[in-house]
Amino acid sequence: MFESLRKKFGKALQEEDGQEIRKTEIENNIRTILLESDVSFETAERIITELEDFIARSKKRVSMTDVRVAVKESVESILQENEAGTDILNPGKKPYVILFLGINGTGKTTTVAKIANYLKSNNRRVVVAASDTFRAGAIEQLGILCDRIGVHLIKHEAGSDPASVAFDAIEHANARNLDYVLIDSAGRMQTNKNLLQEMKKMKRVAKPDLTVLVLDAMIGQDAVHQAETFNKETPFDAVILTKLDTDARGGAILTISDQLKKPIIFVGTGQEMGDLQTFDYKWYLDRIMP
Ligand SMILES: Nc1nc2c(ncn2[C@@H]2O[C@H](COP(=O)(O)OP(=O)(O)OP(=O)(O)O)[C@@H](O)[C@H]2O)c(=O)[nH]1
Ligand SMILES: [Mg+2]
Repeated sequence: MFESLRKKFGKALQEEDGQEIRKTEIENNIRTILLESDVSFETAERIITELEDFIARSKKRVSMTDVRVAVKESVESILQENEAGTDILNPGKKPYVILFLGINGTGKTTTVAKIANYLKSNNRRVVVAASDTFRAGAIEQLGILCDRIGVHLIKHEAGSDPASVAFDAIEHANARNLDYVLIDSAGRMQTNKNLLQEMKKMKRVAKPDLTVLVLDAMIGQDAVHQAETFNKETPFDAVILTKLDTDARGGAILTISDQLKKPIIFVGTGQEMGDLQTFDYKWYLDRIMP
């Protein structure tokens, strides 16, 4: 995970005994590392500008340790600015309805099951809505996962109205005083007008308390573009970033935090139900910065 950023930062920011730092060279090095690790141009420039300011402000000779501290602070402030506000385990509303969105194959269905499992293991009562009615296989896939974790699934036939599945799940939760309704949805391309209409209807009917965009870390900077397009049609509140276990570059988290201005609430770190972590920016920072 994040090998690229970690190794390159480690090498570039090594203290050289007593040597004067070469400002331009260091800035260029850091910029290259960031860009090679999937950090967007804008985010990289923000970090470089903050470093330049720090060096300009500095009264004494700047050491490599100072540079490292300055870059780390800059990265930390980006992550901190968009820290999650809601505590998912104590949202203060019942049932708390969460809708999961995203393009094809980002990990929505797996993540819905992982979150259901996480909530259940924290003694919360959950129902899942199989609102990806677009593919018959999706209902079956979610059914298998829900059986495995012991969570009830509300499903209709393939091809039926996704919003009505969500509606039924919410009724089910109300009748039984359940804590959460988790709604899976069909993977959609931003260009598919029908699916976008369907999603708008879903939002009207289910009135989710939290809409989560599921993004695949492997697509790196493209995630920002994807998310911006989504946000125009179906605004979302937070991001879950999946497949971090396969993300060697590591910059996607930084770019998403800086450019989307939405909190990352969970990260997926594998294919198993337990491979989910609440996102803690300090955990990430410790992994990418020496
Ligand atoms: N390595 C890894 N694989 C993951 C992770 N999350 C999901 N996957 C895998 O990604 C693939 C797609 O996951 P799904 O949950 O079916 O994705 P989806 O977004 O529901 O896909 P559609 O319904 O087709 O849009 C599956 O093989 C999952 O096991 C993760 O955090 N790490
Ligand atoms: Mg799915």
